[in-house]
Amino acid sequence: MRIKTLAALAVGFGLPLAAHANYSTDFSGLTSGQSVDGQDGWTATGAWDEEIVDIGGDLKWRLSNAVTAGSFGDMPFTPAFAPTAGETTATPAAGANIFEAEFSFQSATGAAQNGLAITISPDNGSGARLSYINITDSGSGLDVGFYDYDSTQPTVGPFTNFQFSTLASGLDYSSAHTLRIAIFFAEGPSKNPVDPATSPNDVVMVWVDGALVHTGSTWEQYYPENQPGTPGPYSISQLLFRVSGTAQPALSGGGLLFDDFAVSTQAVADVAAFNALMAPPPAPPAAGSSSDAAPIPTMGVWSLGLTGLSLLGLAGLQQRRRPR
Ligand SMILES: [Ca+2]
Ligand SMILES: [Ca+2]
Repeated sequence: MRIKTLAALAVGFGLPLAAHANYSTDFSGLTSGQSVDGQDGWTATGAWDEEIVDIGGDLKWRLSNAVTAGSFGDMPFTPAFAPTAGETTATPAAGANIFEAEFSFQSATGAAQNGLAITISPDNGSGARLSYINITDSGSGLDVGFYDYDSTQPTVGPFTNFQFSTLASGLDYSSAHTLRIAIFFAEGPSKNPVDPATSPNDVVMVWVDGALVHTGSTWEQYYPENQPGTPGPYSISQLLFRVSGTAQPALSGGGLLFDDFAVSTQAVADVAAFNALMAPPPAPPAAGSSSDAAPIPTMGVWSLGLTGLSLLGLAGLQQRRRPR
């Protein structure tokens, strides 16, 4: 398992995420033809339609929603690591306030797959989803969707207090695409009536194929507003890949191929530092201009302690009212 437990400096969008990831994999060395469960720290204990596949010598992870369920903890998860990212009062105690993840995805068949739907969420390994991306097949390409949760805003889509956005549509079946998500966890509840000046929202940014396509917030307020018995806040280090809703048995052996994962947590002083890290790198100097180097971004040194890997028991989480 390629997990680094410490990073000396905070680093951002100007460098490939894999260069500072706590966990990264291109699936080299894993066993093809078998579930990812138990390989390289991944878990996927349910009987899902997923396996490591060898595509011309390049190992990738295939997942479809041929088999689905309403569960969480037995779905596929990337490896857990420390420090987790979240608020300082989160469970488990967070040692970082930024979570980042990126990976590639592509059609496993190169053709339309009716009913294909896979969701991806930053998660604590037990189903405390703090954001939500879905990849679906429109019949003419792959679409990427996103749910925000904000009870102070009008509902968009079928789930009360959630706001759905289409982030990309019609992505071609013949090539790999990239998804990147970054979260900054701001101390305190995200939403009103908290004064946003003193308790700013958590920030979620999503990129598809390198382009920033959404800036929103986390689901942190879902839990206290809907599940007072398990209000959070939670801290995370994993991605959940969830196959729920109506099973699509015709997709067995197909679905999506995922590859080139990088997952990172790091600590910065505040949201301004996060925004600076996530800003695109400065454009290269025009030909013929002076050779002055671009300014070096301020780097935030780790200031928070490491945490253990213990995860919450969240068996009591209710699933009502959330996107599936
Ligand atoms: Ca690979
Ligand atoms: Ca917060």
